Amino acid sequence: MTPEQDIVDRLLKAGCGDFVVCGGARNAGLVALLEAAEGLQVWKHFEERGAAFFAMGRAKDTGRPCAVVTTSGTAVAECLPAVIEAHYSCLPLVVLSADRPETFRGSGAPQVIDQEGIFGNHAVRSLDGWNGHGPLHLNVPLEEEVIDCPDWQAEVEGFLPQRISFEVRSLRDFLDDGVFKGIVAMVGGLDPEDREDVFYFLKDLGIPVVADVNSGIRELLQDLLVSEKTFSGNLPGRVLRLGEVPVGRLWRDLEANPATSVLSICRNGLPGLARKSMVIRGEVGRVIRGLGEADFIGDIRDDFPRGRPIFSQTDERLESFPDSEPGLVNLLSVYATTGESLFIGNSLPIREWNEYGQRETPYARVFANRGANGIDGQLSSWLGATAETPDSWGVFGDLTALYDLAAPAMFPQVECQGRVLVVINNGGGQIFERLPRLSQLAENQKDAIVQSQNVDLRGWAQMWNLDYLRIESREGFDALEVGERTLLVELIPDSGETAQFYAV
Ligand SMILES: Cc1ncc(C[n+]2csc(CCOP(=O)(O)OP(=O)(O)O)c2C)c(N)n1
Repeated sequence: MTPEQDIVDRLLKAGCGDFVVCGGARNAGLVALLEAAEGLQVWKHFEERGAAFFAMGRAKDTGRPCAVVTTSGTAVAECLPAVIEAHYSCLPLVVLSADRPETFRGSGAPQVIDQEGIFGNHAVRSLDGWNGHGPLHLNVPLEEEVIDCPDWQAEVEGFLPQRISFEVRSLRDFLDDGVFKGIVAMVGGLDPEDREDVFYFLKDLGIPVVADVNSGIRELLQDLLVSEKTFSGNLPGRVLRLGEVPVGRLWRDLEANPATSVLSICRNGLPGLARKSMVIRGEVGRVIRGLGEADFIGDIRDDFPRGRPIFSQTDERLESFPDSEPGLVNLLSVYATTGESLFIGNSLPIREWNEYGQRETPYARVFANRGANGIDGQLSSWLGATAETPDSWGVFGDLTALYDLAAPAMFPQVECQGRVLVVINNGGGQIFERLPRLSQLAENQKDAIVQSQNVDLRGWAQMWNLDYLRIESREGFDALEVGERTLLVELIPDSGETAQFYAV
């Protein structure tokens, strides 16, 4: 067995059955090997950055490792953003990079860079030390000659990541510390297998909940759901965070307010706050189940006003400014319930969905990339995560979409039946528009931050042969018809109404 065969064989044994291969002569041997094997799913992409995000999306979807296969040189470096995202999201993304033989290192020969350890602490460098809870980088020095690929029946074996241990006592103590002060749960993105446990746990506790849409349980918790605005200037005494770092403003406010004690339960074990707080690292559902029959449930009292008044104020504003960005996101959130899955691309749409999205109907499957909050690779990640899912909806900001213009190259390889790609084209990074600091800047300084643009995405749709619909008002949704091919919806909010909506 050649060294490259051995490495692929060991990857299959580790449960990796999906490979996204990128072009290049150096990795030809690996590519030939994968193409010759049966029983593997092989995807192709010419752009390594998107390919790595697509591979990460596959890992998100299947729960098993997925490898991106690259040639040598900067092709490997292009995988860094996805490796970082996978590191913070604890996803088993594998980078299988071809390298020139060791004798070339430091030679300055074409396409020779220092690839060993290029991802630093973001990836493990050996299959032996890998627990499957984050990226793995395997760098394979290859000789030039063509590899002989005998027929090979690939056998992908089971993938069992090692469990993360946790300490349940600190959760019990946190909930039961005897000090009366309001406690609020903040739920960020949750893994699908944690959702049921978190839902019943919160139902039992009965405390107010601020839930992100990508928790997947926001609409199910509607009786407990409060608007995060309930707490502006009135921070709770304790916050129990479950899952990924919440996207909204409230979490950011906690940074500067150490008087609120915070306990996080999350897979990556990172507090998500630079100030003092507590954290339990583990699978959220499992940590909660470890609590067992909680005798303190029922003793917890809270004195916070429920969110209804605030939600009803925003509901009124949605009616007054129907074509504002929140107004259109609200209606979009209703249409998106018809999909099989919903991926929300970047921070502002998530915040808007949390506060202004419909609160009655849960989504079949909802998710986002929240490991490192990058706007890069979002479309590719979505396509990877829904490659086999019909009726998949993805919602992205305009700069986020422009960042990943090559992503549609994957459309011919993924399920496109009922696929809807929504780009909220508000002319730049509008998340920055309401930053208090922005008002102190000169116009051109502001623009360097917001990066205004006025592209029309119709040409992009045409280039990739997508159906196209431009929606500029609530009535525009009447023409929304999902068909066989991917539909690109360019949603253009009325900037005047958006400003009025937020001015009230
Ligand atoms: C790779 C990367 N570069 C820059 C940023 C900083 N950033 C965060 S949000 C954002 C603007 C996003 O704009 P857009 O996609 O148009 O969405 P909007 O805020 O208008 O909803 C930027 C540049 C980032 N998160 N990731």
